[in-house]
Amino acid sequence: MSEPRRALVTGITGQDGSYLAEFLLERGYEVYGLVRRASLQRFERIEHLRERVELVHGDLLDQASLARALDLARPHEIYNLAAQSFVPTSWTEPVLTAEFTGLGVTRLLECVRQRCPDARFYQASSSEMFGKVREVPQRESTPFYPRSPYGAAKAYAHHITVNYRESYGLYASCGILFNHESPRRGREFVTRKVSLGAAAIARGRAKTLPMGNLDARRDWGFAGDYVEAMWKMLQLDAPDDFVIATGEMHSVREVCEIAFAALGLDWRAHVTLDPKLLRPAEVDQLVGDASKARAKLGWQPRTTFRELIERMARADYDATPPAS
Ligand code: NAP
Ligand code: G4F
Repeated sequence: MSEPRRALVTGITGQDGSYLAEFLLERGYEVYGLVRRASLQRFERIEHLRERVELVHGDLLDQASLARALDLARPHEIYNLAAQSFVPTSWTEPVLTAEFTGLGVTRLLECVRQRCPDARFYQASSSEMFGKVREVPQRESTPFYPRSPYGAAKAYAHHITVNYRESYGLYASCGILFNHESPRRGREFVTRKVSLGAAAIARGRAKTLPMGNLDARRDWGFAGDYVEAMWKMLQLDAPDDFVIATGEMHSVREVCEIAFAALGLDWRAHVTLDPKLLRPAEVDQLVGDASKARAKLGWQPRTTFRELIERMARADYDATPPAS
């Protein structure tokens, strides 16, 4: 009998890490997850998987810890999902963002090159690299124009991954993923902020929801659909880079409309504008062309924008107790 495939997932406690771990376990993988030490270990998103995944301590800032994690896991596949991923924080903590989201990738690639050069490596690249977009829709060949320290760090991480592939022959692929959401999304990202806000208002716990730029437009998909694309990329004969997107663009205003309506509310009665939530430089619009992924990976999204936002609003409503 052949040994099971082993995967190391950095960022396993995050939104995507939790869905990817589920996906890999269903396919019979032994899953190792890199986790940071904290005074309170809160692994909410992977609580239901705790008995089935092996957690290894490590941090993208500490190269020795990454080497140790690779030695322990002896992975066939490595999914690098860990990052400081919230764009506004990248203006208040630009150096830390560059360390985690940019240089952290070089630390990990360098360990892979030295300890397990035959492992397949996935890098979580981002549509935020397209920033002030040079063409619509964006595809793999669209030039990058990052508009935040986060976008700049991701662009560096993307290029260094391609460079390690070309310099050392590593099997290293980048998924350029457009925004993807779920009921497990971090609470500060816009879709989750709106679904939580609408739920709190519907439950009588709040009256208003302060928001930033309602005109911003994004290509929003479901995280559960997108982790399948990550895995498919590492099953190809040769490494490559892929845009993963729905091809549809919607505004933040539409997110508000759908989420509030799903809970029987009119968003216009509750959403207020807070200039403090506007960004120093905005990405006005993003929409991806995933035709390469469709053709070469046989991947396409299964969840519509409306289904996604309605599902998130209902999940937060169900989880919010009524005001007493
Ligand atoms: P997320 O929920 O914010 O999760 C980030 C993960 O990274 C968490 O597990 C976090 O651990 C871990 N992490 C942060 N800094 C670390 C460090 N120094 N060392 C080790 N682990 C660290 O992000 P996500 O939405 O799942 O996204 C996954 C990846 O895809 C990220 O790289 C993100 O930038 C990228 N991406 C996301 C999207 C999207 O729309 N979701 C789109 C394109 C690209 P803690 O739990 O300890 O904080
Ligand atoms: O949900 P967001 O914070 O996501 P953003 O900035 O697009 O970044 C996400 O997607 C990237 C892929 O393109 C990832 F790489 C990144 O890690 C992250 O997952 O904001 C979306 C839009 C922005 O234009 C923002 O200005 O929503 C607008 N917005 C309006 N009001 C708001 C708010 N965003 C947040 N977070 N909070 C608001 O109140």
